[in-house]
Amino acid sequence: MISVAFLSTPGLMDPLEPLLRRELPGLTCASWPEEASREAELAVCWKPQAGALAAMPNLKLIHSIAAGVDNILADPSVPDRPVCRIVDPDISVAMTEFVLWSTLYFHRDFDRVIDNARTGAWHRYAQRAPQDTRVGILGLGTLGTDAARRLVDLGFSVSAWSRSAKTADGIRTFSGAAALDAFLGEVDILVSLLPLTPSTLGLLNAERLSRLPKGAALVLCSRGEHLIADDLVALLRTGHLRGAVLDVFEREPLPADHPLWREPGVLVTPHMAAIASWMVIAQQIAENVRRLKRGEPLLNAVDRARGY
Ligand code: NDP
Ligand code: OXD
Repeated sequence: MISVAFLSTPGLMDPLEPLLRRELPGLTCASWPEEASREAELAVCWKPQAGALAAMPNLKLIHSIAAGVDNILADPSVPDRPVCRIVDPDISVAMTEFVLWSTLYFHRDFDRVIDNARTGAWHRYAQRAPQDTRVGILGLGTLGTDAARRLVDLGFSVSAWSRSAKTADGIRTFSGAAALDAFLGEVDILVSLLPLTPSTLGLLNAERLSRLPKGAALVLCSRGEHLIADDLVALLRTGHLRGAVLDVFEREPLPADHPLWREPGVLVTPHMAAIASWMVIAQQIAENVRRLKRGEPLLNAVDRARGY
């Protein structure tokens, strides 16, 4: 039977171990940096310590507990083994709910109304039709596609930007770096659902955010490292941007004294847009272990060269 090492901050994966044991009877488990973890064939990871995976000579499979694998591939010493991620319809449902809520938050002026409620200011904003709000999604993959479709169903004007060219009913599609400025220029609410890779790191900087029309808002569901937060704050303060819902941060948890918590126009949420259940994580990892043993193609393996 296969042996697994859990590589994460201490205790994070405690709920996973019994579920994985139930899926894979006879499994032997250890947590990094216990000595036994170095002998493991399967590494189950969230932000593994740099160099740890390279120090596991028997490694056959590296599995993220998340949809993103940036937490693993950030370490250049990660050995050349398959890296798999979690893809689950429930994650798509949750992310789409979060994107719909954030879109409505700005589209229906809840950001302003919540501020007004604090001071007892009764103000009714003019109502806009959904087709008059342009929602732009960065990343038209598993999550971006689901959110975009539901926004189209609700009548919003939806566009999306991806690496490769795509067509999707009711969605204006843009692809490649050369099309990014044109895409940004026609977006009222920008939703980021990109993976974090060397090409997307720091993408949302002053130059790019300035391309958004005056009054646009940002919804960051991807990774904190996509955003240069100081550039966002500067554009909020000049009034070029209206607001931002930020779910992800370079440093998580975001410290309680971090100024973003108190920046006017910014709503911080605690990396909660879509949380995979431990049961689904265990089932998907176990299925890949069974596939590995049978020599079958793995589910949700990422392309190491692309980084996602
Ligand atoms: P996918 O891999 O399915 O989709 C990624 C999309 O991004 C694809 O459309 C891809 O283009 C596009 N893309 C990648 N690189 C570039 C680039 N350089 N330029 C333009 N487009 C690019 O990922 P998911 O939809 O499953 O997940 C996206 C991210 O969401 C995750 O990586 C994770 O960071 C984040 N996430 C956040 C959660 C939260 O709770 N906040 C929960 C779950 C995920 P193409 O289609 O051409 O390949
Ligand atoms: C993920 C996440 O990538 O939770 O799944 O951010």
